[in-house]
Amino acid sequence: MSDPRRKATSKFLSFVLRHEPEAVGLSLDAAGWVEVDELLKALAAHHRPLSRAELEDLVATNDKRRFAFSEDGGRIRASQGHSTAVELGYEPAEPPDVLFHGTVHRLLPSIREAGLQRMQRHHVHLSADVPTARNVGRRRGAPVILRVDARAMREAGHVFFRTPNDVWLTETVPSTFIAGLDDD
Ligand code: HQG
Repeated sequence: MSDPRRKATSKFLSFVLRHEPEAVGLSLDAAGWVEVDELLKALAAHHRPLSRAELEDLVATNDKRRFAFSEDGGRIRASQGHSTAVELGYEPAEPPDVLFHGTVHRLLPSIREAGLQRMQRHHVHLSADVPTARNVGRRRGAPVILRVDARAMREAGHVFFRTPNDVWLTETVPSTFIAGLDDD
């Protein structure tokens, strides 16, 4: 598959598996899974034909490992990032003491006030390393890296989940646990 096609297909799969499965006539089960056969049929019916081998290749090579097959390979889902109602069923996990969030300067006043909110997603997304957070922030402009005191959050009873692609999820991060919010 060519790189542009790979990228476009990955974007479309994210759209279908995270946000609007009904756009291709699919519905996800409660945990976000869809039958691979049904997905391939739906894609073909909507002028986006993809073979099973191409899908497998795309899942295996996706830069952020956004998609995962079920153990038997019969179903597929997005590993995180949904705006549809799904319960992914990740077990709470113990985060490293510090996690990072990449954002941009213009959002800091609001984050200072409300903390990190999940916005359109189901959780706030955090990374265990600075380079990943920087790449996330860069999507919106010059990245600003916030340091989250995950250890103190855990001690205060906040729950964290880790996705198979190493994204750390939590409901909200109150600003008291965030360093790097000062303007200068
Ligand atoms: C900001 C991509 C104002 C937050 C990435 C972010 C990541 C606030 C934006 C994954 C706020 C939400 C997640 C507040 C948070 N006031 N702004 N109180 N609280 N924000 O995209 O973390 O390609 O929903 O800083 O690479 O940027 O989808 O979250 O700028 O891994 O696989 O509101 O999405 O991965 O933006 O990115 P997003 P995110 P995928």
